[in-house]
Amino acid sequence: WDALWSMADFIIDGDRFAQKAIRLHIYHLLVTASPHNKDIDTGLPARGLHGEAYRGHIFWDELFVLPFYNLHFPEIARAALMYRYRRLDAARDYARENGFKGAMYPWQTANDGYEETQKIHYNPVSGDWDPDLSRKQRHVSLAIAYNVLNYCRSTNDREFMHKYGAEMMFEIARFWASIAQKSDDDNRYHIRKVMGPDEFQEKYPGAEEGGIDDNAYTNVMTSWLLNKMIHLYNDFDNEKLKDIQDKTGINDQEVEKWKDIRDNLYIEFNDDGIMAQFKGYFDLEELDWDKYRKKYNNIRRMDRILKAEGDSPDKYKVAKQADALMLFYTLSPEQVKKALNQMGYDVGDEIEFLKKNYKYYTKRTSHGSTLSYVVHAAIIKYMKDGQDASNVCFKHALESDIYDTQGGTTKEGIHTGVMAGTIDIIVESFAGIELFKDHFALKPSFPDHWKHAGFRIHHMNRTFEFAFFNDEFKVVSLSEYEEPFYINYNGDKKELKSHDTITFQMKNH
Ligand code: IFM
Repeated sequence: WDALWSMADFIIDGDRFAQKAIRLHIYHLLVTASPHNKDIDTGLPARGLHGEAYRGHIFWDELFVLPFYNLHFPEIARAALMYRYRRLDAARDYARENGFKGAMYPWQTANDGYEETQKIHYNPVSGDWDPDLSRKQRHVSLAIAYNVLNYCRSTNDREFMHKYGAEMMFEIARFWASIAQKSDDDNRYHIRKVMGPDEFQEKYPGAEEGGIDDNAYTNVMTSWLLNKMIHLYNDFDNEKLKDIQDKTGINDQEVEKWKDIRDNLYIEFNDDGIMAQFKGYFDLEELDWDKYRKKYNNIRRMDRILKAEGDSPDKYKVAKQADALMLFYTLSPEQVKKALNQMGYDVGDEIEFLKKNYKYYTKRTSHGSTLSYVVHAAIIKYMKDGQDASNVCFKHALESDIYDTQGGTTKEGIHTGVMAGTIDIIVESFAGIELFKDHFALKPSFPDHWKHAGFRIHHMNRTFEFAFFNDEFKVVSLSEYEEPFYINYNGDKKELKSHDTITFQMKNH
């Protein structure tokens, strides 16, 4: 435990609750997966190993969990990705069974890599078993490709990329290229009958079949992924190119076709420039939020309330969790704008674009998933004067399991996504650390009442220690290395030599 804590601990002075909750989160993450299980064929279960919720299944929550492991125990992140690699053939089968090419990972998976998602779901408000269409969340495959790229960016593990990662990503890209269909009506590609991260919107109102069309998160991430894969393919040296062609049968013509899809995926916008969560979203009815707030104590699970009243969440602009806004969690506002430009949409200033989408969707979100506050807390960092709102969302996220804010779910199992997500907010949003191959860029902005924050991270096989105070921060290098490494604070770039310390004075913490 000493060895684990020395790498994983976060010290927070000035916020006793945050200190306690973050340590609780680290503890549960390490019980779920630590260097002791790096050789065991297991994924990262959404509910840890503390109860039987979701039957131990693995979902897309790895997207929220793996950053903790990338930065503290990269061998665990690798092991979780290897769990996915060993199930690549099952994902290929799943794609084929559904009429697609490439690899389509199941929404929920366990031992053999096949779909485990339940078909009915218990509603404790009504006592009924309702149909559950959540397996339509195909975006889990995007999360896996995204996780591979992030792991490799943080560790420079070229062996993993070469032997396993590239094959998974090319097969996933191929799946998206096959599900995207070009329409003669608008000459654009459409991804139909899927669900986005918002699990309330399972289908169009009154529809028999599950899924909605052109989920903005899915379409933008698909265009982003295809772009990455086109570049990766073109940058491969001959040996790697041959290897990936032998493994997947991919060729120049197929990758050329991906360019057309990347550039022409469809997104619906309204007149105010808000991205539609999916095609037709703006036709849905507005929910009378006040009515439900008055009537029910807790409206986070609006889906269950509406269904119990004989109504349906499909009819309303009501989201369980960040959906269109998820884009700003996985990508920076600049990357979102760039991806949309590539698809032929000009969204103007990226921060204004984020702000108006944030304002629009946050009002229509009930935060029925603990992941929702993580996303909201993390993305507010991009908005000037957003710190207070971010602190509120961060606090809600911290409270999720320690206070069991969903009213009974924690005893069935903790939520690894929110646990790791809150830790990541400290690193990426509060400390504002951006990782590059040869440097860190920092934009620290901690809650005012925090007097000190300290933690360690691994990056590119090196270990660094950070200590933030109100008016200065220090970075200590704890590893032996020769290639120069820099710390960039507000354009002031200093070299951090092996086993050395640099201190920066901060203007506003
Ligand atoms: O993956 C999540 C989903 O986003 C929200 N419902 C619970 C799932 C498992 O944690």
